[in-house]
Amino acid sequence: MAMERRATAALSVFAAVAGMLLHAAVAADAQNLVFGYYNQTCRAAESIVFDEVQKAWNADRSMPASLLRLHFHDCFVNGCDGSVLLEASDGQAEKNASPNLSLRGFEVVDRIKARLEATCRQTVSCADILAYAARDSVRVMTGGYEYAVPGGRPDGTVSRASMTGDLPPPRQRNVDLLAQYFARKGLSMDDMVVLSGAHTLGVAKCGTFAYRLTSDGDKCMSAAFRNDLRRQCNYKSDAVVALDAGSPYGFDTSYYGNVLANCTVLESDAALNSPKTLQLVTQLRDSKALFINRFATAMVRMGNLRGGNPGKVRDNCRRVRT
Ligand code: HEM
Ligand SMILES: *[C@@H]1O[C@H](CO)[C@@H](O)[C@H](O)[C@H]1NC(C)=O
Ligand SMILES: *[C@@H]1O[C@H](CO)[C@@H](O)[C@H](O)[C@H]1NC(C)=O
Ligand SMILES: CC(=O)N[C@H]1CO[C@H](CO)[C@@H](O)[C@@H]1O
Repeated sequence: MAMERRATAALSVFAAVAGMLLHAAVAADAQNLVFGYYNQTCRAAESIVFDEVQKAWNADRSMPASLLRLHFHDCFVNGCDGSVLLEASDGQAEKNASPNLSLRGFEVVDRIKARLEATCRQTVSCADILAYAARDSVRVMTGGYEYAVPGGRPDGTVSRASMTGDLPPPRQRNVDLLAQYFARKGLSMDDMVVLSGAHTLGVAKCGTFAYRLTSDGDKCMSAAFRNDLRRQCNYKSDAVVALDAGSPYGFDTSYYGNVLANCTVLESDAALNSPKTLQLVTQLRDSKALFINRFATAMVRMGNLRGGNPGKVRDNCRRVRT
């Protein structure tokens, strides 16, 4: 017990120091984006994106979750620059790295891009498509809640698997260490709590969290919930379970109830059941309006992350245009 406490204390000192260094060295840069960026150059841009997201949702109720996650992975790795969509001839692009396991939605982006190219050639960046599509995913899932998303993100030219270390790891229960990944992007611990609410949608592969099912030592997972996950996974690492078991297709606040009840699939979600985040988690659980408003604000902030290698607007989101 005493040893455990010492270990924890040592860990948080490390976290604080590492955090200061990281923040000083690589705090991410925001960019000046503009609302209605395509008013003059591609009037239909945002409505085309919405139309395709709605079609994708009609065909597959799980697609909005995947589109939301694509924008997150795009922004956290070298800024929101569409780099998550690129392919590399050596098979070592961001999308090939292990944290992106199960990224989906690339075909939806291709369809959006094809329509935009037909309407206004080489004008709407793939990075902006991801930002609008994430917003529209919330819109379809909530039955109409919309927030304004500024545009003007350049498409990036670099996408390397080796850069995905900026993505927060799911096997982490220390909320301070997790928050460092957000701090490096200029985002706060509150932003992390709010954005993690995206896990009200979507699924995780059993292989991602199976280590939490093997022993009863994980006190942050309720026993009944663990048994349920064991049954669903049934030793298949490719099986998937809902991140928000109660309402996988509802963009609601039950994720935060899960956090408080120790019924989260990922250890990084369990981490939010900590004294530092408890107040906000409880407030968000208790108010859907608060959640949705804060989520929209935090998404816009995340969507402002500047890419490091701006290039030309692509005509195919999978390839740099030279
Ligand atoms: C502490 C931060 C986060 C961690 C550690 C994390 C980790 C993960 C992991 C491990 C999965 C499941 C992957 C798999 O097993 O297949 C997942 C799924 C997902 N994540 Fe996160 N995530 C974080 C934050 C976010 C944020 C900020 C967003 C968006 C705003 C987001 C959106 C999603 C969505 C929607 C899914 C489900 C995807 C689908 O069903 O296709 N996550 N996340
Ligand atoms: C585009 O139009 C909207 C609504 O008419 C307006 O709010 C926005 O400021 C305009 N943006 C630009 C860049 O023209
Ligand atoms: C959740 O887990 C924590 C330990 O991580 C424990 O202190 C708490 O009592 C648990 N809460 C519930 C509702 O089971
Ligand atoms: C969508 C995609 O390309 N996913 C890749 C993620 O990374 C693994 C390797 O770790 C690839 O096998 C997947 O194809």
